[in-house]
Amino acid sequence: MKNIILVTALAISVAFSATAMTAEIDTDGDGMASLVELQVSYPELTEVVFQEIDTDGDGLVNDEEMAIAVELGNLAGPEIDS
Ligand SMILES: [Ca+2]
Ligand SMILES: [Ca+2]
Repeated sequence: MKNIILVTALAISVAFSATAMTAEIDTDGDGMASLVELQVSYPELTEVVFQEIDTDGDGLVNDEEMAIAVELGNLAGPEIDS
């Protein structure tokens, strides 16, 4: 069931991919966001959430994973739907 959400998010991420990864987050400029880099912008980000965002499990968040995370609300900021 989660796959359906991911597929939908993937499709959406195509539209978002150009803007998801910012130079502010990717401070070392390798095109990927590490946990440490993300925690600069998202201090409340936990390793558990990071691992959810890092869907391919390579330890880094790429542009696509970033877009999905934003779309799913994992990196959406202070607004939380309850
Ligand atoms: Ca980086
Ligand atoms: Ca990854």
